[in-house]
Amino acid sequence: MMRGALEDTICAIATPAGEGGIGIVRLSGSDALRISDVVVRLRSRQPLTSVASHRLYLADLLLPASLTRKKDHGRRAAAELLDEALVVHMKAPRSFTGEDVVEIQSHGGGVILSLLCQACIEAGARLAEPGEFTKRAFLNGRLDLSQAEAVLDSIRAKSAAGLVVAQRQLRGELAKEVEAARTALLDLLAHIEAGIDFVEEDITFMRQEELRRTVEDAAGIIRRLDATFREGRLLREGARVVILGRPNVGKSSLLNKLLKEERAIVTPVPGTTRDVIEETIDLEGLRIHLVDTAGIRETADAVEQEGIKRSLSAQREADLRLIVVDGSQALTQDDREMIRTAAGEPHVVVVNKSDLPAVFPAMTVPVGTIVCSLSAKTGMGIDRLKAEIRGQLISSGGDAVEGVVVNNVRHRTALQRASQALQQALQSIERDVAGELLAIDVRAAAEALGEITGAITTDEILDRVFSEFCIGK
Ligand SMILES: Nc1nc2c(ncn2[C@@H]2O[C@H](COP(=O)(O)OP(=O)(O)OP(=O)(O)O)[C@@H](O)[C@H]2O)c(=O)[nH]1
Ligand SMILES: [Mg+2]
Repeated sequence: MMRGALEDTICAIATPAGEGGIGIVRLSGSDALRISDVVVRLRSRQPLTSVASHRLYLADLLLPASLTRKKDHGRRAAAELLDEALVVHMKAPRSFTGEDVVEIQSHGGGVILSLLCQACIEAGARLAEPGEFTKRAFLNGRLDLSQAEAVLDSIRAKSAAGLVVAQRQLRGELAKEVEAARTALLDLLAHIEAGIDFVEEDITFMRQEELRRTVEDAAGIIRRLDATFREGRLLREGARVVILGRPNVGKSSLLNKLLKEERAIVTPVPGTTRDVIEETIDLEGLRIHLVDTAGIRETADAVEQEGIKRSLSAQREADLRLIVVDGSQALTQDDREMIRTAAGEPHVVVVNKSDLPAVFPAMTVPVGTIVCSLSAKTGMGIDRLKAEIRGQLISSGGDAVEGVVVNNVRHRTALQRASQALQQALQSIERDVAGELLAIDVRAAAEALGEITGAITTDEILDRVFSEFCIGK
């Protein structure tokens, strides 16, 4: 966890492990320039401390002192140079962390970068802890806590849509909405407390109606944000789409078609798939975890039974179910049962094998059920299914995710706590209870909101947030 002193100047390799064209070591802290001057020799021979900020300079990097100490103390030969590099320093406060920052861009080799780090440490820096650069940016007021988390979300984004959400949050849009609600509650709190203090003078500081409206407005903002959570999580982590159906209806064929790859075994024998098969596809920027399952039926085969057990548990974890039926056969009791069970959860009924003559009369399904007719064999109708999958998962159809989206469990829990406190507050207003009690709930709601942006924070919250980061971020 984060225990290092904030006065320390920290350094870390900022680029991923492995070989790369360039690699970057970053330093931050009041000693960053002095330490860099020990490690870096500008080609212009000027000290780094004397050259303009926010510009790149060509430089030679020197080996760590401990590797050269035993040799003569004269000028270091070219052979003792570590590498060539471009160096930039960013004077406080105009840097990511708000402190003096130096970034040294050398060639991206593991040995180069670890020796460069070692040289910085020998010159007085300390190895940064996970997330410490971003934590400093937060503590120095460069980012609020939700923005700091968005840095990590941006780095980890698995799809274009997930990135859009992270970038909005990084630009402070979530913080803005949360702060608006929090400020309104703090104003209200001030009024309530003034009411408590001057109650003898019988001044009505805020009429009950106004009180209720302010609390309801804040509760409205919170509800709206909370409602975006499911979508936010889907955009961040991807959605689980589970393919279900009787044996032999073409579930594995559908998986293969969507993957554009013969991933699952397809045979005319019912009960071919025995295990849960999971693959990930990118559906126009939305990450989908596709799950093919064993066909569900009564069977005496122990292996198949186990497969069916897994199908049922995969179904429970699904964000969306594709119930596949065979359009060239009459619906069976099992088909109907599966369609009925899926009602109430997001699902699409897929009528497969549309290249074969269809069975009449047309099947009847509960109203509102989305039915896609397609052929997993020829590919006919697949595009429409893809559009329906997106439509079912993302309310906007996913073209542009409108507005702020909550995608973080920590934010979600805080929103829910705020929401509960405000419900209590509304009840108190209703029953006209004493201002002291009302103040407790309004304050609790404001504090929960404050945890999202970090306006109110504890070491525990900070540790939890930044321990998710890795070193160098
Ligand atoms: N004509 C036609 N045949 C199809 C279509 N989709 C699948 N089939 C055939 O149906 C049979 C079963 O296909 P699978 O994809 O293995 O079906 P499944 O639902 O995965 O079956 P299990 O794994 O046994 O539950 C195979 O012979 C496929 O070639 C289709 O759209 N049209
Ligand atoms: Mg199968």
